[in-house]
Amino acid sequence: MESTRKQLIELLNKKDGHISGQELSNQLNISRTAIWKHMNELKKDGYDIEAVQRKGYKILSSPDKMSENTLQWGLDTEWIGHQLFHYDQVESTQEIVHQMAKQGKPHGTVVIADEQVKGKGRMARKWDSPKGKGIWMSILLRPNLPPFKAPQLTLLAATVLAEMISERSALVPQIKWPNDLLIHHKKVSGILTEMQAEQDAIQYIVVGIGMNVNQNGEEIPEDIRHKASSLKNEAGEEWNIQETVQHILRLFERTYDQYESDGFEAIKANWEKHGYRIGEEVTISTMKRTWKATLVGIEPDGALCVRDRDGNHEKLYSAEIHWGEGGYHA
Ligand code: BTX
Repeated sequence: MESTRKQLIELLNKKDGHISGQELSNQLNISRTAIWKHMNELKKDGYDIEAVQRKGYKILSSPDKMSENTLQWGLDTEWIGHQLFHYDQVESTQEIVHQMAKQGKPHGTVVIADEQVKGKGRMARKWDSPKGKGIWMSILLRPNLPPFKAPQLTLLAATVLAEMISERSALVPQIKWPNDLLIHHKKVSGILTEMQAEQDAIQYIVVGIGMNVNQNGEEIPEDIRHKASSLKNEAGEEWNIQETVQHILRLFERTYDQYESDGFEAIKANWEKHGYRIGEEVTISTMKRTWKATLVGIEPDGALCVRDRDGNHEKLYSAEIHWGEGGYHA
């Protein structure tokens, strides 16, 4: 975003009441005519700006259409989304963040798109990302962590999404290991974490978040309709995508900061609180055998801990889980 404009929005946002043209002009070191021109541009972008004589300007509301301005307006974060890039259409936000990471963009950089034409899931699966219907966003992180702890950031992201949904609605989100977000047994969100690392240090991580927000039932592709849904479809009403994105970013920052200072315990507890079928018995298959076990919880390395009928505990890194009624295999 053009920086004067960004600063202008930040200033308008800081003040509860109006801010005078003179004050804006002093702070930004540009003429009052220039301020007036910027205001007109913001109005063209769909901002509702009130101008009151002798008091100054105030933003009453930001436009519905997502843009860098509107996403950053009111985003009172310390480090996440200060560099934020919005695109109408991309192949995949993941790829853009990888490029930005290589160019040296900072921790907390966010890329978001209205539509992805090559949205990707784990293991080269496809991620359906229709225009204007969901959150297709990638976050660049530069954590000071050993690579083996990287899976904790995926678990962290899942808890953030679950918390956001709980705070904004009466829906009860559940996290299905490793990282699907379910509502009423159907997937509304997926997380793709990709890491660039050397042997003992992470260079950077890209956390990709895909969240179905406003698709109607028939807008979900037919082949996944039995197992996928959207927030609107489950809550019965339209969601404001920008506010939802801002909510995710604020919570992400807060949770990440807590994780940095206090470690993984709180994430683990929160994940397990939302964990799908935790404490229940499911059937598990690996290449070697099939057995029944109770899901106990997650481990610091992202493994799923299970207990068989003889009381033996085991850590699973990859396995096929038969989730039972309503569930499905990843
Ligand atoms: P995943 O491998 O767990 O899930 C992919 C599987 O989920 C697909 O094979 C399909 O069965 C199903 N699926 C595809 N699209 C959807 C959808 N919209 N809703 C529900 N189920 C679906 C999950 O991978 C990780 C997804 C991350 C997506 C984000 S979006 C921003 C970023 N950019 C990008 O290209 N990927 C990430």
